[in-house]
Amino acid sequence: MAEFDLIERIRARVATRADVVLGIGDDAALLQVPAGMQLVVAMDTLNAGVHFPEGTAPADIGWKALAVNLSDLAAMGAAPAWCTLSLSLPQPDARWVDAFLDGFLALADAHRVALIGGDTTRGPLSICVTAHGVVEPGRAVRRDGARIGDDVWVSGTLGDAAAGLARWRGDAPDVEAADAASRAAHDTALRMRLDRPTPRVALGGALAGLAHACIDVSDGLLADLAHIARASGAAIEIDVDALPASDPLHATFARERCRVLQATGGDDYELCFTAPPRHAAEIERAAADCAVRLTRIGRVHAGSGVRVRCNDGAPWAAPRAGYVHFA
Ligand code: TPS
Repeated sequence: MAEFDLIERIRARVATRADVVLGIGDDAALLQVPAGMQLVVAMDTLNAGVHFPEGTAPADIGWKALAVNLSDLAAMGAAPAWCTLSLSLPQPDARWVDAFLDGFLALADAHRVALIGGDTTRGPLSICVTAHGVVEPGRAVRRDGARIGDDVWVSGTLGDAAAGLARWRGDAPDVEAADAASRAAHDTALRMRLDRPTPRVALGGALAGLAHACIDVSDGLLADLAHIARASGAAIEIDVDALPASDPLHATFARERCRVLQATGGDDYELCFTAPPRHAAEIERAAADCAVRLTRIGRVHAGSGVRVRCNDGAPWAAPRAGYVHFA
């Protein structure tokens, strides 16, 4: 299959939107940005063996490639609208591309995001997506807005994706399962969090106007909190025992391993944000409307850096802050 057949295969399946004046097929796309809105742009690459295990199902790769980008837009409080896709494939495999699109377009359609263009080339399996969204001027939630006295919140649960990756790598579970079927169910649930992260799009939009600073947790909670602390010129203190955990995580690894996975594992694609305590009730209402769990995990203080304590007040020493490329 040649490049143009591949592009036609993609074009035939994409949904459009009224604000796409010209989509896939010309030298560039033409978009009508809603009057008075700011354009928000994010880009993320996924490489085989680096961002997902070799052998990951193509539909899962498609979902994740878009999900990590929608997560970046959500962290800015933006509403997603359009995306582009650059696909590098070792072989022009139509079955692989169809399955990839099953995952990619399922998420795109769920958020009414139009695929408006891209590129296909031969090379090692690599997927680069750019996502575009819009936000009202002045309402984007940046990393540099945290203020002293803010609560620190996180959505969902942490550590599941990293635990799924650890199990795939062959790490033995610490906790005994009732039987083989429950072990398999826990492993599947953790692996789903690695392969099919849920971008918190609705929550991100609801936080614009309520949160002072926000980031999505991709590298690991402590590494990503350090970005907020540095950009905001403040210190952040969190309680490692307050971090939200799923049942499958607790059913797999013992307490200390769970703490490390939750605080440093990464690939969570949850939103971590700071907000003044007076907004707490409204934030909890917004989370309930989006059916997303929220947990208060710490506070912003004067100073610099990220401090971690256990619930008895003792300091907790993290072995690392998070994932580092080229480490
Ligand atoms: C096979 N991992 C890779 S990149 C990254 C994390 C946590 C941070 C986000 O990436 N090995 C395999 N699959 C994985 N998912 C990981 C390691 C973990 P970026 O900073 O590029 O957005």
